[in-house]
Amino acid sequence: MFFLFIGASDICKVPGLSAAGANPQVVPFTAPADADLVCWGRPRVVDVVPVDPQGHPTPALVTRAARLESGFPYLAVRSGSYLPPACPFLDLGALPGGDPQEGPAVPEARGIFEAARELGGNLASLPGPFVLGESVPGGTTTALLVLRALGRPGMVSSAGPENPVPAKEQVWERASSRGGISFGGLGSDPLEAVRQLGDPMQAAVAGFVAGLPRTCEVVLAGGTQMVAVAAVLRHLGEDRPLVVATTRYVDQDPSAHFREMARDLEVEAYAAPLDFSACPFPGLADYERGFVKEGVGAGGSVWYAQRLGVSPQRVCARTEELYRLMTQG
Ligand code: AAM
Repeated sequence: MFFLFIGASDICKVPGLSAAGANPQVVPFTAPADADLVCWGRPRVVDVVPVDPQGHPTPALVTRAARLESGFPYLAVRSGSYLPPACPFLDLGALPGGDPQEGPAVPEARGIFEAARELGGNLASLPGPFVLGESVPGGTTTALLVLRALGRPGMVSSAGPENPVPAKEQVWERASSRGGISFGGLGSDPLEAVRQLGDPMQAAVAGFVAGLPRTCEVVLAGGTQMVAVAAVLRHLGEDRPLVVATTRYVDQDPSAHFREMARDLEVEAYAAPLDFSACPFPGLADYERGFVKEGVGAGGSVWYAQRLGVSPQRVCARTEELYRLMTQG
């Protein structure tokens, strides 16, 4: 089953940090609209498909295409999104994450973790794999902060071609000094790292995995954001096999260290071989130039489709078809 964990962090309100929305006013809608889009092919919580500031469409299109081609089951899990989606969802009762520069970002991190662990335990007898995606605008920054607090070197990716690394470094400076947290200072208390610096999705996905028996196959569907969740799990002592599945756009992002970080955590890395280079629509063809790259479990959805016998080429062709219908009616 494919679970999409939708969350939020007030860090997305820092100008220039997140490109997962056309402008700061609509960013709160991105995650629930993504959940709707994977469910129905269109958002209903708002009337527009999430795009970045240059108009490139959300990677939820890829996840939707993979789902249509391979038929995997899908459920949204609300883990602190600003708004509920319109599609059916499970609610962990989490609040949106605060700005870690101003105070502890996820005061109820442990409660979210426990609720999600309960949920994972209750669903453990479902046939696997468990493919767990995310949509959290600003989430690459909260991933960086948690990785740093755990003492994990390397840079996270971003939703745009120019990774705003200086802005992310500034957030680390401010948030770490606000909390009195040094690099590696919370390596033995990963849930405190999430509480201080992270976002509610991280607590939810880590808890869900912790609730699943070791025999369940788990795929963390995301780029460096899911590397941060894997780090939380490893620092909790979780030594089960883990796969982090992303797209080749994150894997090949020269500003980030996806593969190195995955290797250091002893998690298997998968990079979906998406190819929109021959796509006639600039919105998707620009994925090849580093726009959008990943999100909404896109890379993991391709992994899942492949497991079910569907080629990445078919997923790409269906994505193009969905985009054509969406833009040309
Ligand atoms: C999710 N919805 C998206 C999107 N994502 N719609 C458009 N573009 C994306 N990239 P950052 O930290 O730079 O904001 O990137 C993380 C976000 O980008 C996440 O929400 C992820 O799912 C993706």
